[in-house]
Amino acid sequence: MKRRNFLKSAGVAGLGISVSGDLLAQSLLQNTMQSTTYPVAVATWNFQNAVKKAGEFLSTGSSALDAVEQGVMVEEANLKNTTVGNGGAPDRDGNVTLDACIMSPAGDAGSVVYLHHVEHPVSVARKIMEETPHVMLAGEGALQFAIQQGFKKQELLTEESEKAWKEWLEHKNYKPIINIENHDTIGMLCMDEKGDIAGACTTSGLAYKMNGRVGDSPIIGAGLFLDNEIGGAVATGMGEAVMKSVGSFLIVELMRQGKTPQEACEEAVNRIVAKNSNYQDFQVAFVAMNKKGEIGSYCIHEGFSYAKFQNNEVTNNPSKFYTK
Ligand code: SD4
Repeated sequence: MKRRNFLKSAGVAGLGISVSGDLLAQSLLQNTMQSTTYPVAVATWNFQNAVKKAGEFLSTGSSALDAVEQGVMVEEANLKNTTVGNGGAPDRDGNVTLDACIMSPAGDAGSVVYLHHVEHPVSVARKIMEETPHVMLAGEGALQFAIQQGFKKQELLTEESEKAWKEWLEHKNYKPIINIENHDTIGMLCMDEKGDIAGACTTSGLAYKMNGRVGDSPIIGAGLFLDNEIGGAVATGMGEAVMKSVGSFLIVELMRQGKTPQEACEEAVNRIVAKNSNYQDFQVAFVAMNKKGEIGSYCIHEGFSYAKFQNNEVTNNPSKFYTK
């Protein structure tokens, strides 16, 4: 709650308590701080380092857009995360191809798909948003643009990822395992001190996908959507199911109609379950935030959690789920 609103709702003028002006101001400030729900950063999965980084930026007055980019970059650079950026698992032919997108409070968007050899696709997506008349660039053209913008071309297939891929080649069994192969994409929403919302989503996609496959994560409305008047949503899990439901857009529209972030996430998952008779075989999870900084989350199967920075605290929060 903003200080002015707090003063109004507390009806301070009518309290009639005799305290010195300074003391009163101090206690009001404390109360105001306790009841403030933003700045806030929230991300898919237990990415506490990423929301901590975003939180550090937000707490020192950075914009939601800068904070969200910096936050997800933590996972893009994390070699242990084999679903995002550098160290991401390759496709069936051994190519590491990255998808990412970003949205600003103004509703601008940038997206990059099937990008090779650049560690930070979210930053390429931001450059596309800010420096070109387009929303999305793909493949070779996206790489050329990134290099022109000064990004470094590098090998993203680590020894470990290459070893795991070669082991996979021995059986070539393609059936994503719930909470394993569709695990660890980072989608993040940040609300800054001014209450403005930005979001980003970045991934190497499903491990051992077909060459050329693009998932939901870089698709505005699917892996990420926000409207600064209402709130935002991000997705992780089986991208094909998220794309067919335009899940993040749906959640924002449901919040616009008055649903809480939790109710909106539940409805989006319920629709996916209703339309996919094979829902037992894949995971989908959503996280949403509204303009008050309230968070909701829902997924098909147990095992998903989201990380949050709020009230200067970083937490991991197990999500509610559909399957019993
Ligand atoms: C995709 N949604 O490419 C991504 C995968 C994912 O954690 O979320 N992995 O379909």
